[in-house]
Amino acid sequence: MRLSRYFLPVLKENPAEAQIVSHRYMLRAGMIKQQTAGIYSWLPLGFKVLRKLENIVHEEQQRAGHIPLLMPTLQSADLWRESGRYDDYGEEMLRITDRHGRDMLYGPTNEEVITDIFRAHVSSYKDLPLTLYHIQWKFRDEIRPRFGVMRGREFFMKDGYTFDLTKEDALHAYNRHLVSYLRTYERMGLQALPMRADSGPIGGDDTHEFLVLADTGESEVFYDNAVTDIRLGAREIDYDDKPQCQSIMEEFTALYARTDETHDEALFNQIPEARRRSARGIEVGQIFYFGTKYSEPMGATVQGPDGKPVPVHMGSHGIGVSRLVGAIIEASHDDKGIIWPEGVTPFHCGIVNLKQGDEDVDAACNQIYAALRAVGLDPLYDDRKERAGGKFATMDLIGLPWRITVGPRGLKNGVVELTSRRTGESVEMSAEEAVKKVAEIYQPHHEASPHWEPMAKRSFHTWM
Ligand code: 5CA
Repeated sequence: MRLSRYFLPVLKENPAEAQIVSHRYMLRAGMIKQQTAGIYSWLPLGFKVLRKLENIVHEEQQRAGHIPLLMPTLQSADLWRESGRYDDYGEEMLRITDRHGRDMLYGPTNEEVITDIFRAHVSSYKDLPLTLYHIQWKFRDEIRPRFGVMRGREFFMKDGYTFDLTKEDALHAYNRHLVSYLRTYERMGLQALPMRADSGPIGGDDTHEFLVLADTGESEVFYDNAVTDIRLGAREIDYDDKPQCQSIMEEFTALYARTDETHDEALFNQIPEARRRSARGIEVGQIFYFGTKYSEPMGATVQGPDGKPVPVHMGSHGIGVSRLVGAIIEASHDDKGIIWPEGVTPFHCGIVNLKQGDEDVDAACNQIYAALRAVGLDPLYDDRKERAGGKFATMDLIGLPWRITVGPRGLKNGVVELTSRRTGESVEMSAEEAVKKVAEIYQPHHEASPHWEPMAKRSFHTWM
């Protein structure tokens, strides 16, 4: 993309309404525009990041054997009357009446709809296990929408639903989700700690939230600092291997880590004092096992091996995809702007032309631009007639991890500059070397981005 032809409405001033850094930078970098309280348009740069996250979630879900589908945003109130949640859900549910006077709602979550799909089409235990998921807009009429996309009213969520014959199988589905979520967040350049939590209106006793530690987080959390040393890394995972998923779940959840709703002071105090932490966190996902809470009242039964009908054991598993855009910025920024991890950056590399209109510099920039695209990368070329300072400020604000700067003086010596946004370090090298270096950085299994896969090799490229 050439910046002169793009739509990147950056703001020079700090927007007064933004209280936290991610909200401020998302507005300033032209990623989002608020349309009304808690409801946002995703402008091109923000939309690109949202799509990248969505893509990673799809890839990791499908790697775990989960099947995508798409359910509607509007749902019939009757389904929620069957489960008993229509009256229970309260004022967070946006209720709508259609022209025939029928009660509808904008889905805050989809347990009822998926259970309805299941009971219509599945009748035998032989069709289990089954995990269906979608990534779809949700609406919760939050009393205090705030912090931009972090607590929106309309937000983008991955929600997956598991159907199993036994509790034991359902707990494997739970563990499988836990592992696939850890992988998902690590690919996004984030550490999200699973913590024992409260299940709220979804129900059930087994539930973990995934928290990204950040001072601006809305959740209060208590944990043993040793949990922050555990990484999934590039280990091979067989999602059908029950003992392996179980042992990873245990590895990540054995140490004390809880949100305030389930915090237990006595247990907490058993941790060596030097490792006790209380902090704030951003909840970027939650997994639930709730057994037959929906299958029983809604009649989602299968014929068991003995021919008798049994209600299926269910769980639901969510990732806050739009919230993650803000969470990543909270975890990765400096006072100049965003610093995108390689796995989620909207463009792989910026190109800054220091003397637009100079024949040699223009030609060199065009060559670099074409060469990066030829290796499957997506560069953003600042080809505007602007002063260098303004171009650097824009690049720093929008946070592309790598920048190639091309100017007349360097070119005379046969060099351009490759700069890391994270360290600020610049190295001079030939244009060819710079392109090669950037291409290497985005190669799969490079240490800077262990799980990143180049676009051309993506197996699920249709999602982009
Ligand atoms: N049905 C279950 C699992 S799919 C469910 O709805 N879980 S949830 O309530 O925990 O939501 C899943 C994730 O959505 C949360 O972990 C959070 O990251 C995100 N989320 C929830 N409410 C909001 C909101 N108002 N704005 C942005 N993201 C939200």
